[in-house]
Amino acid sequence: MKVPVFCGKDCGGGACPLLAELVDGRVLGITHNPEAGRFITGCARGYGLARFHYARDRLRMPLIRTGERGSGSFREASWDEALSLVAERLASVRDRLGCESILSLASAGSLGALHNTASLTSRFLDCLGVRTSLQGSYSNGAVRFVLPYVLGQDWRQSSGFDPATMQHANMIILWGANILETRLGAEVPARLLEARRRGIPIVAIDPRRTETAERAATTWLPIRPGTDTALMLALLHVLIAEGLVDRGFVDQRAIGFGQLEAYVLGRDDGFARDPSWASAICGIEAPEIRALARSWAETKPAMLIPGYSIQRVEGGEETFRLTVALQLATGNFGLCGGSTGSPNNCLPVPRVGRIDPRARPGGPSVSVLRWPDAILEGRSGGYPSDIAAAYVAGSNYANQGGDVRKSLAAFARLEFAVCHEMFLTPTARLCDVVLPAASPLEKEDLGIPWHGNYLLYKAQAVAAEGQARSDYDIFAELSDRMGFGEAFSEGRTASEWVELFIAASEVPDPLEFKRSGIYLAPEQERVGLSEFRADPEGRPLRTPSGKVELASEAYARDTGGSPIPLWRGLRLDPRFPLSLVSPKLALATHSQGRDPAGAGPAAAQAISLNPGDARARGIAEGDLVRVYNDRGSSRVRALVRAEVMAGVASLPEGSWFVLDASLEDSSGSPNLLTSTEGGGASTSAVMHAVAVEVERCQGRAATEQGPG
Ligand SMILES: Nc1nc2c(c(=O)[nH]1)N[C@H]1C(S)=C(S)[C@@H](COP(=O)(O)OP(=O)(O)OC[C@H]3O[C@@H](n4cnc5c(=O)[nH]c(N)nc54)[C@H](O)[C@@H]3O)O[C@H]1N2
Ligand SMILES: Nc1nc2c(c(=O)[nH]1)N[C@H]1C(S)=C(S)[C@@H](COP(=O)(O)OP(=O)(O)OC[C@H]3O[C@@H](n4cnc5c(=O)[nH]c(N)nc54)[C@H](O)[C@@H]3O)O[C@H]1N2
Ligand SMILES: [Mo]
Repeated sequence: MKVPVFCGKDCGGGACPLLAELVDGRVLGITHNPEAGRFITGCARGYGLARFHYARDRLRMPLIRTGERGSGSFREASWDEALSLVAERLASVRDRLGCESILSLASAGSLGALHNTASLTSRFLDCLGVRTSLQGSYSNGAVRFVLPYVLGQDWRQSSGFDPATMQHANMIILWGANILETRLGAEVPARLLEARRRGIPIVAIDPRRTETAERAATTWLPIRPGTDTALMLALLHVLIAEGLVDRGFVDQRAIGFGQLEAYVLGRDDGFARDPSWASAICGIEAPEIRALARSWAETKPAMLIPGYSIQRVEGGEETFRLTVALQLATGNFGLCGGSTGSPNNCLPVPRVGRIDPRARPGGPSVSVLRWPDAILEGRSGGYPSDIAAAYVAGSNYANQGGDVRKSLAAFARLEFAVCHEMFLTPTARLCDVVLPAASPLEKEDLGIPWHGNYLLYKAQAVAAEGQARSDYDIFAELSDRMGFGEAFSEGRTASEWVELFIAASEVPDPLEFKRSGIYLAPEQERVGLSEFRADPEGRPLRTPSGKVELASEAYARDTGGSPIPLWRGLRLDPRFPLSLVSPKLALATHSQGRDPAGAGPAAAQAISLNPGDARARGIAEGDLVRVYNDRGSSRVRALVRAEVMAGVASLPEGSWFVLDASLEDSSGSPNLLTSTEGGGASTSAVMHAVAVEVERCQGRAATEQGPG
């Protein structure tokens, strides 16, 4: 028997059409769901879902901590005992210290209309009282902050493109977008490969020659991390200096191009941001910059697909102001087969019901990046609350946030922490109670894609392993015990909610939807802001001027920054001459399956260095090295790879940290080296272009040890 399923992870796909093959109540394998056609597909992670599901180290019983916090000593407990303890401790914290002393540390471990760990945790905590919440995002904090000023408040619903429009592109620029590995939509990789077969120019701008640069791109432009703003300004310089910009077109649709032009040409300070200036900063030769600008302006439509990587750097706000400027200046803004320069997944998905938080407006909130600081410093440090307890669900934030050592210190301050998890992650180990969460194959739900105009349905394929329960069921029972069961569940079971959400959706034939597992909305080639492009007066944007604000007085006023994007320079430190990037791995979703002692497909962690940089440090392939800066250090195996440009070190995110007594990590975790400071006005994560040094060392890496 085959049933439709999807993973529902924060993985770049969000909802990929899969089929689970079942024999005697066990999942034998996962394959593509042909009902979705040949473009909307899954990836190796989805096809390997069963391995995750049946993993030996999966949590199957509730756990209660017995040893020191973080020691990893737990005993198994019944649900009754574990939930009583959680209810009692949460109530105690709330009653003594106020509900705002409880912090939500939920993330997107599970995504879906119902089984959404972030929404369910918000809903539960909102029923409990006014707690402290997180705002912003590790993923895209800077772009979320800046694009409302540029494109208006509704940019996330208006400025994207449907993946099928990629077939009309005559050029594609992948700017820090490693599509074949990070996907950025379940349909985007196959559309990109199809564009490659059509033979159009595809340019990958990335410090690494990734799988995407290798297999999909026609040109790889290696760029020094964190310098995209300089390259973007130089491209504008060429476009302006060579008369390639249709000023009438731009000025009808944008304000501020003249200010940008004055800055780029150096009219005010006599200093041109031209290709030779940028070349010295970003490492791309001036003739290549000129050639890119010319072909971009001459080709219609040209589609710019930016990754989020370019804004997870210092000054990341500026990059996304300039992607929009470039698509306007080249005339590709709002064109079918072009794009607006905003992230690709910014159009509505089909109408469908979803579980809502029970919104309690006005509660204290902190920037997600700063959660450890908020715990450590509290009100006396300027944060809005004094935090005593944390509710963790669908996140591994002690591992995934900046500055692991600070995160550990923060957990040590908490009087209580509870976690829903499938695995005993570094964050779960820091909690007092760990509740075993159901896997994606154990839950019926509706899937909402990262990018695309479709919905998925999944059946509950198999019964829960051990005593695992869905997050919904856990919260529902806890709510009952705490006296607000009705407010949380409204008396509905999980499957009753799913029925309600289908009924509230635009899906015309629910039975057919459940059979096929997919609903494709009729319109598959939507082009964000095409109506504004065609009629800028009649269809104004929701910005103060009604136009694209390449110069924004509101931004300048709110941030104390410049109304136009500026190159602010790199913070260089001669002690740490290498620029670290910590990208996604094709075979892993963040930290999932990244236990260095486990057998996950992506467990082997390594840092990649350019041959010249390795040689200069006496490092050979396979050597154990120490990567460090003044925040921390981590030991890991080295790979010597020409695919990484000179001056750059690449250490994938996600590996579970393993600290020794001196708080040095031996698993190759990049987050010993990152911080919770944030890169600019948006206080958002800086995970790329982090200054480090690498040296050869003695000893063994955790990644070389066997299981256990
Ligand atoms: N396989 C996989 N895919 C995923 C995820 C996952 O966990 N695993 N997670 C998903 C999530 S939550 C998110 S937010 C997205 C994130 O998507 P991104 O942020 O776009 O992903 P990254 O892997 O960080 O970076 C993409 C590429 O940008 C390059 N890069 C790094 N720094 C720079 C820079 O300064 N300039 C330029 N031009 N390029 C740079 C990296 O080398 C990498 O190849 O990915 C999603 N996709
Ligand atoms: N150095 C560096 N750090 C980064 C990044 C980077 O580029 N570089 N990227 C950042 C980005 S873009 C992101 S989005 C964050 C992601 O950070 P997190 O959201 O913490 O990511 P995951 O490691 O995927 O953690 C999700 C957890 O949910 C668990 N889980 C899975 N399914 C379920 C379920 O149904 N219920 C429950 N309760 N739990 C479940 C998984 O086992 C896993 O431990 O990481 C950020 N950290
Ligand atoms: Mo993310």
